[in-house]
Amino acid sequence: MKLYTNAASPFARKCRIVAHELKLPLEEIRTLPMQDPDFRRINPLGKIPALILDDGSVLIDSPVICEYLNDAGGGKLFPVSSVWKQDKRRWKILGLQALGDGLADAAVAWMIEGRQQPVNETMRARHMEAVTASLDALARVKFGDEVSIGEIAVACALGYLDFRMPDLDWKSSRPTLADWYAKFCEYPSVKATAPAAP
Ligand SMILES: N[C@@H](CCC(=O)N[C@@H](CS)C(=O)NCC(=O)O)C(=O)O
Repeated sequence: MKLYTNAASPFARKCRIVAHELKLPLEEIRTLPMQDPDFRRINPLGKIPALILDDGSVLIDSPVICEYLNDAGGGKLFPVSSVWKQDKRRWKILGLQALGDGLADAAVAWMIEGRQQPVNETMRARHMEAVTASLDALARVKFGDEVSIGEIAVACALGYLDFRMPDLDWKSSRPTLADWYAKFCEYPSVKATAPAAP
């Protein structure tokens, strides 16, 4: 399997962490989607991550790719749903993934808007509002020692904030979230995928 990725993307990082956790071999192809017009032949949306399966088919969108990797690796990072067996944490886990991904979306949009000429300050402020409100919502979540796609998505979003918004002091007013995140960062899969310049 080949993953189109880059070292800064919080969404690609989710897939890299899942593959690492499940010891799935993944060939990484680094790309800058905004500067690579050919990439649209892989993902018409022009976004990373995109996963090429061994039969040549393509999966896009990190929740889909992560769930595929979880199935391929026999993992337990996604909640089970079947007629016989319901995982009661299902909505909490999927909801956390949505909030983590949404936080990363807002942070990416804030950063990209900051590179425009001229900057649309109204839009940028709106993205920042989504960032701070999502952080406040996450600060109200009770995190334990669980590792699911929910916690992975949240950690990737927080890692992206630290990487791209180093001046945003989100930790001092949210110490419980910050403590949980610091512990989560100790997992080898999280350490091995720390964001870097793409
Ligand atoms: N919902 C998508 C979001 C992916 C995404 O926004 N990727 C960014 C990089 S972090 C991207 O490729 N942006 C390029 C573009 O929007 O043209 C996912 O979860 O995979």
